[in-house]
Amino acid sequence: MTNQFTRSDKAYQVFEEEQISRGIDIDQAVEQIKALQIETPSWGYGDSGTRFKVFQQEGVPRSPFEKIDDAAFVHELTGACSSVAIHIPWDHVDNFAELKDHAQAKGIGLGAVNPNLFQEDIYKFGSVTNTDPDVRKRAVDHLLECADIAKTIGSRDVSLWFADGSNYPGQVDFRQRKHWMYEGLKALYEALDENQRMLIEYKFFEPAFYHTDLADWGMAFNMANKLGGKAQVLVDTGHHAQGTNIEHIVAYLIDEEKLGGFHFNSRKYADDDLIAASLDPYELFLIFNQIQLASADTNPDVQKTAKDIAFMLDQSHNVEKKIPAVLRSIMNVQTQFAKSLLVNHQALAEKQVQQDVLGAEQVVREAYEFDVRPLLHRVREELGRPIDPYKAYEQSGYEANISSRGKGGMSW
Ligand code: LRH
Ligand code: MN
Ligand code: MN
Repeated sequence: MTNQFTRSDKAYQVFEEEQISRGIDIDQAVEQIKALQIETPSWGYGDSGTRFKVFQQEGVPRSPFEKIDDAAFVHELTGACSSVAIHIPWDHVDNFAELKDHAQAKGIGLGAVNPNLFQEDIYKFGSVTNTDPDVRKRAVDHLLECADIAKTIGSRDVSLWFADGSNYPGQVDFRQRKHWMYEGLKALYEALDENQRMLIEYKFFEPAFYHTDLADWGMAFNMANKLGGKAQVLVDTGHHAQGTNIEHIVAYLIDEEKLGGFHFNSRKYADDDLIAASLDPYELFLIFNQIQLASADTNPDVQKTAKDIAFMLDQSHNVEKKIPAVLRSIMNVQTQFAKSLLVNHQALAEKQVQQDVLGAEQVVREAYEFDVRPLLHRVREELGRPIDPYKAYEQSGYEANISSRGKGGMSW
């Protein structure tokens, strides 16, 4: 008999006892894991590739509706993915209310609306920062169209990433473009309802190789700050230079009440968009650790910010199967989140005051070293979901079902 670590199992009981003896409120941890929702990206279900090749897989969705079907099945198996982000025009449909109804009927919602300002020829030299006023207007109109779509589908977040940048010194006027960027963002800001948000994402390079208009968190933060409360920064874990201390950025932005969301993925070299925590699990754990610490801050506004972050995957699965890749990502994120709940905050604060360098590091690392499968299995069991969603998918027959879609589905 295999040990499934369900609540009645010995492994779970040993785990629970040890955590209680460490001062961890295990029932609270269970509730927090149950509440963790990670939005999946519609484009993670479609065909994707590199500039060298897009391999077509069998069973890939042929329409935004089918992408939603796949996302809904991921939610059915995990209970942790109640919404799916859409990218416009990749997910353009004539009637967005119909798409919303379709999602609802399948048991999920539509999440962040991502404008796409990088795939049309007119954007070759930039979108909102293009020297051509007609192109800038087209770009802003698209942002406003996405704000309208977000209103139609009842989505809170418009999630922004700009490919705008340049390849050679002298090619563009940095400061002029900074002003145009602000103007474009402001037009969107003003169109948003009070309960809506715009999330400003940054990335240091690609597709532009010399400069990018929103290259780092400081630039995104500055824009968000100048715009006001509806504008927040989005951290995509793959968008930093090697060695960047992302958890520090996270702590800083939460403390400024300016962290609105995440795009989770892993990378080895650049923006590789691999399965979250497949290469860098400790980094994701340390990010969640900062979020947990801020969630317990004495300042209620900081606490509120930390508890109101949109967690999203942003990945493309080039050679691996799409739905299993999403499931593995979600399970990886849950694992690191669960571990971050095992850090004893009081012990950490004491070690910091004592200037006990290794003692403090030990408090953090110790939590990471626990095997949290018993905890996750208990959560999934209580949610009435399979304790191993990945395995459940393999056994579900879903893959055989979607194979009738054939090859040549939607890409990105
Ligand atoms: C850019 C990015 C951004 C896009 C997505 C497809 O690299 O991270 O979030 O919208 O990829
Ligand atoms: Mn992203
Ligand atoms: Mn990216």
